[in-house]
Amino acid sequence: MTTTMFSSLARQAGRLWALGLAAGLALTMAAIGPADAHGEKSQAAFLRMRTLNWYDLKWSKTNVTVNEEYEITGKLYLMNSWPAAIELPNQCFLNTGQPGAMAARLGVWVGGTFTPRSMRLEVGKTYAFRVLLKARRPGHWHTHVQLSVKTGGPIPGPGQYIDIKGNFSDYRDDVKLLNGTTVDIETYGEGKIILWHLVWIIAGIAWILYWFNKRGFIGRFAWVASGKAEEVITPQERVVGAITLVAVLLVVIIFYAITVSSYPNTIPLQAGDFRNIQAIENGVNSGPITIKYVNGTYKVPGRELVANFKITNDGKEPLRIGEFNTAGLRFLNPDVYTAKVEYPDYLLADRGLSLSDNSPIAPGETKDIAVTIQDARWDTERLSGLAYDVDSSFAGVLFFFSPSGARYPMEVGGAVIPTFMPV
Ligand SMILES: [Cu+2]
Repeated sequence: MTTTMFSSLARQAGRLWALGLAAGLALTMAAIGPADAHGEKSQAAFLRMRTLNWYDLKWSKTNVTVNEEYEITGKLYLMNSWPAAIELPNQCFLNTGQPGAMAARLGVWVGGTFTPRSMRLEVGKTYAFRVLLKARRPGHWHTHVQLSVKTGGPIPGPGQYIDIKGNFSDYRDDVKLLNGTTVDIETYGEGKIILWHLVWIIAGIAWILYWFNKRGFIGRFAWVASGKAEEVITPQERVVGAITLVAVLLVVIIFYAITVSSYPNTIPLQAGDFRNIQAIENGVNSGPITIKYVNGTYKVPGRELVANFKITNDGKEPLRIGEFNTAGLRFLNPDVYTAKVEYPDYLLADRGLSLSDNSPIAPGETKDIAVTIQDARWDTERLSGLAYDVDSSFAGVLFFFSPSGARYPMEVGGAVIPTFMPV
């Protein structure tokens, strides 16, 4: 009596729980909105600051219509402060980071080489890149270039919103084949893809249902595992298994042969890494400047990094510090950047950099300069996380400017002492 009551109660509770689960799932699904960003801020501060430095980024257009081409160009510097936790970029891949296939990637070039596959890049070198895209799905999409590094994952560069107008149904992706014909790879072979998926889905369902009616997979597995295979497997089941095996093999072999004979000239998917990618000569650290990082502090409440440097100008022209760039964020010195800069607003602190001594460093002169980099974007872009790292270090690129218009990017970085109390 008590057992029946208990089991009926348990059944009721089980049903309620399942119903609640289903309702909860339905509610969360209904509440899902379109994804706005895609997690670039979630990567650790040290990873974004100390691996790659993206600069001179240009998005050729930010308003396009479906089928229109646009490109992202810029320079990519692989920093000397590359963290030990990430494997060296011996195998990496330049791609775009966007919320799905919103644009087709027509081509990507690094150091002037067409690099549709992985490549080896070297730490301490600067590479020019170009990514050619074609607008596909209408919408308002945050688009990044990103470098996927083996064991390090994708490391995104700065993002820009691209607005795509028009109709998705107008999208075409025509590709000229080696035999001279042109196909639209957006829809090419779609009918066959659907047909073959259906064939195998139906075969799979039939297979599962057949065994499900024969005590199911787990029950049978337990029998076989306990050495009772002969008792549980009937001769009829053996015949069904053998016929299925032969039928599946025959279907695969026959249709594979038909496909091969209808498309005699095919090449395999191309693999293999690119080597000897050309770096640029006048990249980061090529300036006539010696920089010694003395020490620094990071004020967590003030979102302020103060770094003390001893800087020697080994060149022939006076030099001024105009910018600090890290993790795609640009902190500008308003005394040097007097005109408006085109750059995504969330990454541009146009008054974010100030100096203890704003006068230029004369040729041959060595100066002690405190660089203050202060902006709320330290926090909104979650770089303040550096204060909680095992080696609280910052890194980035300082840009020096000469009166004749020369610009010298120089890598800087080092350990900082975080302060948590307002002072
Ligand atoms: Cu984004």
